[in-house]
Amino acid sequence: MDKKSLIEKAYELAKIQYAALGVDTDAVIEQMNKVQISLHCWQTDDVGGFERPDAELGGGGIQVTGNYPGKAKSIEQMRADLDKVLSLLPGKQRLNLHAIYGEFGGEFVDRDQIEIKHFQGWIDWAKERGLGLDFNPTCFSHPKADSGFTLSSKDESIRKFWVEHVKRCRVISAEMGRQLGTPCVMNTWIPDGSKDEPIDRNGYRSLLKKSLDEVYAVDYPEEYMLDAVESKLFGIGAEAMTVGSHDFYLAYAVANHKLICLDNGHFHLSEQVGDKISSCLQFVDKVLLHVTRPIRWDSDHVVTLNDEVKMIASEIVRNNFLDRVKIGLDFFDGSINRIGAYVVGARATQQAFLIAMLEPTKTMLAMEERGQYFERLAYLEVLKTRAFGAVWDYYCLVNGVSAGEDYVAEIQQYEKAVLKKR
Ligand code: RNT
Ligand code: ZN
Repeated sequence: MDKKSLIEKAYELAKIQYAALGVDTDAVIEQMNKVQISLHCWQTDDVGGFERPDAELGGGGIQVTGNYPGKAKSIEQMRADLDKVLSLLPGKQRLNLHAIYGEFGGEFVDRDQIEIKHFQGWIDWAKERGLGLDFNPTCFSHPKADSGFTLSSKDESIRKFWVEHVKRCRVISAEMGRQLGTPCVMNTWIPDGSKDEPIDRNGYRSLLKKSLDEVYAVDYPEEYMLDAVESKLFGIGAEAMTVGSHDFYLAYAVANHKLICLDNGHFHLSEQVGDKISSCLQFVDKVLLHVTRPIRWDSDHVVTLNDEVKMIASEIVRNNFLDRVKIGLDFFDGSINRIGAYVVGARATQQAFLIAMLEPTKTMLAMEERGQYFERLAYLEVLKTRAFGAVWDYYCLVNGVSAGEDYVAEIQQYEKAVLKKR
């Protein structure tokens, strides 16, 4: 049997099985159009950026390990990689840029000097592809971040420098959203923290609040841009105190109508980001996700289809939160084929949403409300064994992208033809 017929046949059977549970798989495939993943451009080049020819991730308490060949070394290479990734993902995605990925034309443009013109090429590129853009100030990999403090720095000239950078990033974000007709989510994460026990936790936090108030003094229309703040537990070299802790940013977001960014690598390992979504959304309008896979610490491994990601997706789908949760990826692995890493992680995230949609939620909620807890547990277990892979393959087929393991060969081919020659 040819591959296409096999996928169709398997889907027909899966459709009958799911229908028996009360799930309409055709409607689910339609509903998947609502899941847009913001692809983090930095997986293609290990968070290097294009400020200088050999720019590398430095400091900030985050780390990329591995030097697998084929890393994108120019905007052209990065764009080629992104096109390849997009061609292997069903549905429509977004692209998430960091400020260090501007087109600086061979000149050094410091962070407090960046302008819209440095990103116009990206806006045009995104427009041609019908993609939305998201954005991030880059408050690391810079001499003025070496002290470990940026927006919360006690050195006024350094603090002002970063305030100016983030302000400019908002101007750029609003313009991206305006030109593309879809709001640009600008996420601010800073590495600020202290390796050892500080005396003045409060001083740094009040400086961060002051800086954010300065940064957000100008209002931009929500159709153009949305501001998000990303909390963290600790970073390498900043183990004792993180200025932008979860308490700090959640409170800031609630008080100032900002989005809270939940990165699932930024909490104690036994905490569940899936459990935080319905709490945050009682008090903030929208949440941004950084989906990642922490192993023992915030290691930013490639996302896989694990329980953590499934719970995140299921909380969003069960509560109809897709309009209120922006989904971004945040992992970087330089030890394997980077395009392969990218596609594995993005597809795993999409699959978690597909699985969540293939649940007869109403039926199971009724069981719960009747106190039928054995029945609820049994359904959760039965669902784990249903043929969601057949639905996934069919979803890929109707979207014209490789199903099953076929994308592996496509990436190997790209490696041979493109990546190996870099
Ligand atoms: C760092 C944060 C942050 C970065 C990116 C590159 O711990 O997760 O989101 O990973 O901005
Ligand atoms: Zn993150």
